[in-house]
Order: sequence, then C-alpha cells, then structure tokens
Amino acid sequence: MNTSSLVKTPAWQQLESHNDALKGTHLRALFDGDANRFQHFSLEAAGLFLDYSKNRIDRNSLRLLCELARERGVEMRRDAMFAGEKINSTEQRAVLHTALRAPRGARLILDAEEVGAQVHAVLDRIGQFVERVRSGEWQGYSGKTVTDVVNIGIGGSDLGPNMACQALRTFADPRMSVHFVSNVDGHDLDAVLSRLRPETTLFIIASKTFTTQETMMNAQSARAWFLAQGGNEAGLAKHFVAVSTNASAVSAFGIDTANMFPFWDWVGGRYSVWSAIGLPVALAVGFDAFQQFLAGAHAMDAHFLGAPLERNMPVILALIGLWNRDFLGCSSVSIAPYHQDLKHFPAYLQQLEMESNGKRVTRDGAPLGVATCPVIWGDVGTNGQHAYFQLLHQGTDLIPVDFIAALQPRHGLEGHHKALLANCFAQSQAFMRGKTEAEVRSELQAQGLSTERIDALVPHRVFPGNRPGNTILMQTLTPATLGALIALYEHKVFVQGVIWDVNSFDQWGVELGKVLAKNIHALLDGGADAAAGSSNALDSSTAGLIARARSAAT
Ligand code: G6Q
Repeated sequence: MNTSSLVKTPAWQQLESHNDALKGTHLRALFDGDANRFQHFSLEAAGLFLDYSKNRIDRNSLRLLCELARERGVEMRRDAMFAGEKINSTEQRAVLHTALRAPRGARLILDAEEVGAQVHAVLDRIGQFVERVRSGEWQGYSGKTVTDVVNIGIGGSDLGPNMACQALRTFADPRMSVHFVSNVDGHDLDAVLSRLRPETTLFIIASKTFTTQETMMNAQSARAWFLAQGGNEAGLAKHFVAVSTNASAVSAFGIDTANMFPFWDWVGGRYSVWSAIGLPVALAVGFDAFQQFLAGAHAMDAHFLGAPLERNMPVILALIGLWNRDFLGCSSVSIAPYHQDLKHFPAYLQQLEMESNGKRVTRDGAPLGVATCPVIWGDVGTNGQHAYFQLLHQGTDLIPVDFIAALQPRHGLEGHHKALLANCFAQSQAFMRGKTEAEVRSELQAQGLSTERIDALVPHRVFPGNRPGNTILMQTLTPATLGALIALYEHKVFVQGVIWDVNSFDQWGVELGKVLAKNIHALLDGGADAAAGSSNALDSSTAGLIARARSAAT
C-alpha cells in the first residue's frame, strides 16, 4: 500500500518550510507586529463570532492552508456531501444530516426518493406529538399527563440530545423533566427509575439499528419496571415510543410503529440530533424552539456552502486544528465552554471528532503517514481553571484550547457574567502571552524578595505562553446559536477529514469490542472456554478476570 499523497502536495511542502520559518516567532511578537491582528484573524457567521488570532499563524500560513484545502478538493467534496453522493464509501451511504435542517421545499432526490418531503413529513409528526404531550392531551394509562421523559439510547442516540437538553435548559418547560439513560450498567437506569412513577413517564427508545445491546437491555428493563409498577400491556403504547430506522425490530419489541419516529440510513448516529433522535429536545423546549435549533444549523450550512474558504468559519477552524495537529504536533485539544449549560459539549465533541476522524488509513486504505484527530477533552470554565489548566499553562505538552462563551447570560444574578467572561478572556490572554523571566523578576523584586529567593522561584513562576487558542462567542446561548455551534464543528470535522482523506462517517473501531463482549458475556453466563490453542482461546489475563467474576457471582 502507498502512503497518503498528502505530504507530497505542493501546499503541504510549503507549509513545512513555512513552519520552520515561523517556529521561532512568539505569539506576543505576532501581536506586536500587527496592531490589527484581531481584525485580520476573526470572522462572523450564523450568529457566531470566531477569534482565531491567538494561534501561531500569520497571513502566509492562512494562505497556504487555504491552498491545501483547495488542492485536497474541499469545495468539491463539500458539494458532493450536500448533493447526497455516497461519500461514506465503506458503508455505501450518503451523508445528509444537512438535509434534516433544510427549510421546507428544499429539493433533493436520493435513490429516487424526495428527501426533503420525507424529512418534513417526520418533522410534522414530531411537531404534533410534542404538542400533544406538552399540552397534556397525551395521557398515560391512568389519565395523567407526562411529567418525565426518559430517553434510552447510547452514543449518537444519547450524546446529542442529552447535550442539547442541558444547553437549552433555560428554554425548557419546568413541568416536564427529561432524563437520559445510556449505560448498560444498571446503576444508570436504576437511579432514574427510582425517582419516577410509571403512570406519568414516557420512554423514548432511541436506536438507529434497534439492536444495540445496551439500549435493548435498558429498554427491556424499563418495560419490565413499567409492568411491575402498575402499568399494563394495554398501557405500553402510551408510555413507550421509538426513534429508529428499523421498523420491524421496533414492532418485535412491542412498540406500535404508529408511535415510531423514523429516520434514515443516510443520517449517521453522531450527526443525528437533527433527526427524530432530537425528540427529547423538542419535548423539552417545544417544537418552535426545535425548529429554531434546526434553522441555526441551516444558517451555518449556508455559510459553509457559500463563503470563500478564506472567510469560511468551519474551514478556518479545521485548518487551524490541522496546523496545530500536524505542524505543531498537538496531540490533544481542550474544549472550554465558559457556560455551565454547555457542560456536556466537550463529551459531545469527543464523539463527533474522535469517532469521525480517529482513523489511520485513507479512503483507499493506504496508511496515512500523518497524525489525524487529536484527543478531544475538557470541561466548563471556570471549573477547569482550578483543576487541569495548570498543565495547559506550564506542562510539557502544547494543548490548544477552544474557548466558547455567550456575551449575555440567561440569568439575572448580579456580577456573575462579567466575572465569567473576565476569566475566559484572561485565560486565553495568559496562554498567548505567558509571563517572561524579566516580568517575574520585576514582580518579585517589587515584593521585596531577596535575590537568592527570586533565583529559586523564577523557573517555577515563568509561563512560556505561545499557547494557541480560539475563542467562539455568541450573543446568547439560544436554540439557534446552539444549532450553529454544533454545525460549525460538524463541518470542521468534515473539512479535516477531506484533507486527511479519511472516511469521517464510518466507525469500524467500535465493532471489535462489541463482538468480543458477546463471547465474554456467554462465558460469564457459564459457557465453556474455547479449547487451548484454538483461535478463540483466551489470554491468561482475560481468562483470569472472567474466573474472578464467575466466582464472585456464585
Ligand atoms: C455514531 C455511532 C454510535 C451509535 C451508537 C448507537 O455515529 O454509530 O455512537 O450512535 O452505537 O447506535 P444505535 O442508535 O443503532 O443504537
């Protein structure tokens, strides 16, 4: 197999020499050398503002990075995705999450079917259902209205709606609580069920395939709980609905397909919050707000499709990320939302980025030869500042940070928001500037410390700075700005995937563990081990762990 052609492209080669030339220049110097750096390296789109000036780039870097994007066919591949071409080559599927948020009337034919009409037919059904539940017209088996919704799903069928419900909690109807159960660990479901009453609970079983072990097991247990706690078979239809692409499995589970909200194989799990998988979000915030969420994402789609690469927010975010990863060697990126309601956003992005671009071969199967997706992690500011930011400031790794903040809060508490924003801006400033030895010395001298003491303290109190960061701002966190924010990162991931030439839309890496877990489950249940020497024979570690679990169970 040949290695990827990426490193041989003219733009890549020029970027390498450019990197050598720029290496010695500190971010402070880049700011000192250009009074308008902020204006030059920031842009606005779909209600979001991106400041990427605190990255180790100059105008030349940006020019070359955009050239790289052009050489790799980003525009052509983007258009192919939007047009419904089967760009998910290993699964022979189109990738059309953008069609889920296109306005009514947008036309797109896929395999002789009108996609827009299908999407809006399901959206209409969601709208009607949401209205019935929220108005109290939809009643449980004892005539009571729904007070609790439990979404049972995992991965893409959990992370998006869970994150969005948290992000939009100030828009939610306080009379209804939405809970999320994903883990096969019974502690997850048990903790939720112990607080609920079956007669006022609505379960959404969310699974694209309707075969996922964790979800099926939780769904069966929820059903058993419902029947054991006073519900009856006839009442199941009022308390269990499904979101899936697999109507026959939904029926087999005992859910009437009239209570199933479908989606399609061209919607990837981690791109599915815009589909019926977003049902818990629509129930929480109402259908109008859900439509604003879709409209926000669509506004970002329109920008991504129409803006030149140099002024295209997802493209710029992607190129900066690629520069940091492949030229500066950053193997992880920290996501720091300075917004409590975005607390699940880092976990959501973890799946979006790492499952999409955590790949090591090209679409043709050739080894890549360059690093792909960095590790994505993080937590809300200001909490992270009092935990791991130390390492970001003074540790041995270079870890860029994406700061995300809203300019206006949705609470009325005096003083908090300015304190929050001050911390957000101060951290990105500190990462960029650092603190030089001269600055540390003069500060300590002013405190009257002895020269000896100062010499001892200086190495500990110097901050190298020169640490890259982006800042994304929005006016307020609303359904629309949240939609735009998610779409921004979706397209960022897409652009990086095109440049690396990986298939961002499959996830074969998830499969191996699933298959092995099935075998081990059978062994834990008392099945016989494979004969020593056979290809299924267990290693001593796995066999030892199974033996311990078996003996603990007896
Ligand atoms: C996402 C992945 C994965 C998937 C879950 C749940 O892109 O495919 O996270 O969403 O494995 O799958 P089901 O929805 O089929 O249960």
